[in-house]
Amino acid sequence: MSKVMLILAAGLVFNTACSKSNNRAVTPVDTVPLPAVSFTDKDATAAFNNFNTYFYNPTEQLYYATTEKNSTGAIWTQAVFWDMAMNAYKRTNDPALLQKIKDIYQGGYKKYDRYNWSNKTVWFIYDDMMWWIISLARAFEITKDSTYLTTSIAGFQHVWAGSYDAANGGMWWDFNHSGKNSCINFPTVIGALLLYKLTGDSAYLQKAKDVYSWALANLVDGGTGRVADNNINGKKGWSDYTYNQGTFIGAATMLYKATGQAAYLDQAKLGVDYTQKSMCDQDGILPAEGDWNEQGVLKAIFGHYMLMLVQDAGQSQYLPWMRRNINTAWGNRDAARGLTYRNYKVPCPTGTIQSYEASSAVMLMQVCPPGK
Ligand code: 7K2
Repeated sequence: MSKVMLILAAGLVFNTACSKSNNRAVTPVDTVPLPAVSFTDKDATAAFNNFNTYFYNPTEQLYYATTEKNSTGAIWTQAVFWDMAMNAYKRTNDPALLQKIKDIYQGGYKKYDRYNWSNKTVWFIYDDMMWWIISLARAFEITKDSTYLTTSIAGFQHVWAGSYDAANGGMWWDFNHSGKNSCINFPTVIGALLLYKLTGDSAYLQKAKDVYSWALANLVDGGTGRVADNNINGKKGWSDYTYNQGTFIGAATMLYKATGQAAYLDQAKLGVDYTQKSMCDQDGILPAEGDWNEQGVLKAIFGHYMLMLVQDAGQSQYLPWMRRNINTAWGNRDAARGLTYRNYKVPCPTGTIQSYEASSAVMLMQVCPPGK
């Protein structure tokens, strides 16, 4: 038996013995044998560094799509990777990462027509813009460089003018106004609340409340916390994605923080309930999601907002669950490259993989504190 197998087997025996002797009622998530690894702060730094080694293009100052390093990653995922760098900086206070935050801004500036929001070749749907608007606001919060705030505000105004449905509520996803998707509606609430926090302008809070209440009624199952992917002609489109659960949780958490109203916190927790009960496996492991539409990045977004709920709203009961996901993914990393995979339950492939599918466990490790 290999060393790894021995450790795994020992962990299994130990945990079975523990749960038997405790003889307590446990949730399914609690009964799973602990994985063989228990990630540390050092691992979180290594994971971030490895991700950068295999996916960052220092010339372009943006991330590649795959380990082949022959094309730049999709526009919206760059904003998520930028968030990851900001989270890594917040965790470590490493000045090199502060520089990286500035570098990625420059990368986007060069690649995306100086953040010209009116360029319809660079930007072709509203949600791509909103991911950047959120990240630009966060970058201002961290760096205090007002250019980032000005750019974020201009982007928000642009999206609001083109996407908000003043007659019926909610945000259109595309320029043709064919549907109202979760991936624009909840991020708009988040963007508005960040700008409210950073500018003090209560018009942003009002916008956030308006869009959120429309989205709660038209994109969420209020009984279960399930988030529909879209609403087309008044009909909810039920496809489950972790990022939609995540931005619903984030929007609700931020509204709870901004208003103090407990109903928002309850809604955030309901969003978690659905994710745990209906989207995870019996061990609480998050879904692999697809290799198309950059879906590997969806759990990075989920993790970011999940830990916002934990940290900003004091919901530490979710930490063991998050750590189990991280430990499963990190335990299955590609040993040679130290890269993680979108399916946490299988060994990370050793060949070509996408930055998207390698990103989510890395993001989780930047935001989730390791267990003691
Ligand atoms: O149908 C839309 C969206 O509602 C759905 O969640 C995803 C599922 O597919 C398309 S849009 C694909 C991406 C485009 N860029 C920004 C992202 O928010 C979006 O997922 O894959």
